[in-house]
Amino acid sequence: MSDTAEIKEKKKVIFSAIQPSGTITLGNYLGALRNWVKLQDDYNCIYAVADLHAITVRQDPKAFRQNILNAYALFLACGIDPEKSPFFIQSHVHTHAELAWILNCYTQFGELSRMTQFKDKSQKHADNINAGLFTYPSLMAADILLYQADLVPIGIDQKQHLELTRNIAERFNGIYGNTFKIPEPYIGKVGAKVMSLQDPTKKMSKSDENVNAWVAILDNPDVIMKKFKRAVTDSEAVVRVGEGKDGINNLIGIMSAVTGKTEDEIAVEFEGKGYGDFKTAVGEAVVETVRPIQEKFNDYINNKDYLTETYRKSAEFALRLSQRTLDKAMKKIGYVAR
Ligand code: ATP
Ligand code: LTN
Repeated sequence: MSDTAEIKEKKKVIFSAIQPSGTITLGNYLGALRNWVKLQDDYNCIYAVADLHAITVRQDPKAFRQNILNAYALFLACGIDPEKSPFFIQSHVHTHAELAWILNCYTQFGELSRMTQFKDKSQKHADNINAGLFTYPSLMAADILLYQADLVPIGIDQKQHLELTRNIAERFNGIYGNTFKIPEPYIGKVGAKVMSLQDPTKKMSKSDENVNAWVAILDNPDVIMKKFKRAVTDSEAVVRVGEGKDGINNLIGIMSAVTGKTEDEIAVEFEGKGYGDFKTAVGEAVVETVRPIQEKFNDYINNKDYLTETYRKSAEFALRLSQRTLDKAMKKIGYVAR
């Protein structure tokens, strides 16, 4: 893998990461992960489990360690191929924390105060509004800028953080000359926003306290079926996309994302059928989508040696690549070379 970057030099660079802050949901899969897998052949992709970001909210040590490994194994199971796309654990690559500190000094208090994720999370965790939660976006900027990424696949909710990353990079380049590539967001068309099954006006979120609001990729088939059967709909009882039909719109969106059928094809298929039948069909389609992933996950999570070897190799690669950018930035600031 050491020569990956050189061999594929002409392809654009993609970087993305996901927090191991709980169990990975269908929203994360359709909105983020599945796109990561698809992009691997056409781009130089680098991916990470953002475990440094995750401690901005309190984590139970034992569960946290397991969540990091589970996220890692699950991503491999979904089709991330570390031979093509280095895939590492963020805390294993020290350049991220170092550049984050530096970028903190080029990020304004006012900019960070405007981040909606900060506002949401500080409301949710009112007893722990720590400085890390506030400066979270500078660490995310470091993640991206270290690899000179051209594109960053994210869900719509992360767009504001990416805009801030661009502003930080432009500011730094403005002061010191060209140092960082200015990245663009890459937002997939299908599954960009999967909504909660219990309140379809809100996005499906793994930290939602109502477990029926989300479906985890690792939920067993019975649980998935139950959650879909309980999904909130409307009283019209017609399977088609429409205004005021947030629940059905969401289910049609999910059905379309997992089967590849269009919304119209789905409406025709379920014409004259009730919501009960439709919910069962969506549940079954989701179960079939996650079944092979779950099987592979079980293989990976039980193969600790392979996991360790893989994340170590990727971290070594990521360190070498990111060190170049960090050294360049530090030199420009005026630091004495090591
Ligand atoms: P949390 O509840 O802890 O905020 P989350 O489930 O919202 O977590 P993140 O870890 O913030 O997920 O996001 C991981 C990736 O998944 C991001 O790229 C995000 O845009 C995407 N994503 C998260 N939720 C959804 C969703 N409901 N639909 C589509 N994409 C999503
Ligand atoms: N903040 C993102 C996770 C994340 C990320 C990144 C995404 C951390 N670092 C770098 C893209 C690029 C989230 O909460 N989804």
